Amino acid sequence: MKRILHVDMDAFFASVEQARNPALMGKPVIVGGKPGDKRGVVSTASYEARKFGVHSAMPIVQAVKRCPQGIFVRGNSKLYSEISARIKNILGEVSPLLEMASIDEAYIDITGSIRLFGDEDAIASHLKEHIYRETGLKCTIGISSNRMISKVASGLDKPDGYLRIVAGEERAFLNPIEVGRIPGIGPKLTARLKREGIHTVGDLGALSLDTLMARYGDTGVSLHRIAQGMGGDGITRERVPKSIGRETTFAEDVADWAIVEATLRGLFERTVHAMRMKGIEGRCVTLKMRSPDFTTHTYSHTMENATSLEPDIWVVVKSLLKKARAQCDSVRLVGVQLSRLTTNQHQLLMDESGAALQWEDAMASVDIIRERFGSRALQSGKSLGMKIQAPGRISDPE
Ligand code: TTP
Ligand code: MG
Repeated sequence: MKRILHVDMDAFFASVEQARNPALMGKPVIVGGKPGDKRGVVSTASYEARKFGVHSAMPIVQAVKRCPQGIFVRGNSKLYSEISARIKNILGEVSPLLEMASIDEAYIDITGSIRLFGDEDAIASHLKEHIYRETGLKCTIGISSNRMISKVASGLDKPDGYLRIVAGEERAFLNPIEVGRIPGIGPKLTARLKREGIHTVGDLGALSLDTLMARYGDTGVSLHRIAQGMGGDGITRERVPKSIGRETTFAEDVADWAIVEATLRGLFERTVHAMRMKGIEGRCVTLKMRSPDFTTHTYSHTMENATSLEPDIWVVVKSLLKKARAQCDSVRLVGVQLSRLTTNQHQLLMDESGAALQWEDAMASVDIIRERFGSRALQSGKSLGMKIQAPGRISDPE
């Protein structure tokens, strides 16, 4: 039987605002609009604001009435997506069988990861700590044998919670749960079920499949599955692209190899950054050069292991550049590409190579800075002489 972890960030947008502005910590923060915005709605509210009855989808006007002392912010969706990508990378360290279900929640098949970590509780506490350390955000985790039960579990234990349902206990756990808490049972169906005397999953379980189908048609089949504690355990992973890279054409042909190298360094840093944002590593490095007469040369090298670590890949790029230099006088286009990509499985945790891990941590903070301030904010000295006209790309899955 599989074990599925569901993780959902607590008051996500509001918590991001609090994490980046400590003055908002512990305060009722309401994201979505400012008082006076006639038509705005609340995206989310901090748990402090929820005490006043403020919640997602409520008109701002009403939120102001309920919580006049609230701190209202319009929000920054780009920042929330960036933090979401960071969280996805952290989650991917537990298992590549990861599915982001929304901007702030994910399902992970942890069946194969349990031995590595010791047990399920260790996975949950590792994730909670790691996410908090890297982002300052709290989350709630549910673990069980399927998606539905894990999501119900995390929903019940919010905020900053963790609930694990032992195999065999699924139905006992679900029976007292109100039907409205089950994903997929919306307000309308909940109201109808309640009218018909069905309040909890246990109430549903008392009815036969035939009865449920006679009353609710196809929905009856789903209700029966829910009552049996069945809830799906498949994980839909994002497709890993075939290759990822960046290239650029110079405004005029360049014969100065210091400029070629600096430009390549900039393209390379963007490529590696994009790889880490997507949680992928590559084995094959390709350097692409086009001469003024439009002949294109490619130089490739396959490394022993897939990596997304800058120094490891840069050594290879430099050696390819040396080869290219022996064959080309001047350059019209330069590009770098990584292929034979896999989902990030890197140096899992505390074991063997502590050094690689520290480096990865350092790289992770570089990524955050780049994401927040754009890739020009932080470039190694090597790429400051770059000469990019219009950064092109070799290929990018999006
Ligand atoms: P949720 O996970 O539903 O809510 P939440 O993270 O704010 O709070 P919690 O999980 O602790 O109950 O949604 C994630 C984010 O999606 C939320 O922070 C803001 C955004 N969102 C909206 O913009 N509008 C909405 O109606 C909802 C429900 C969420
Ligand atoms: Mg959430």
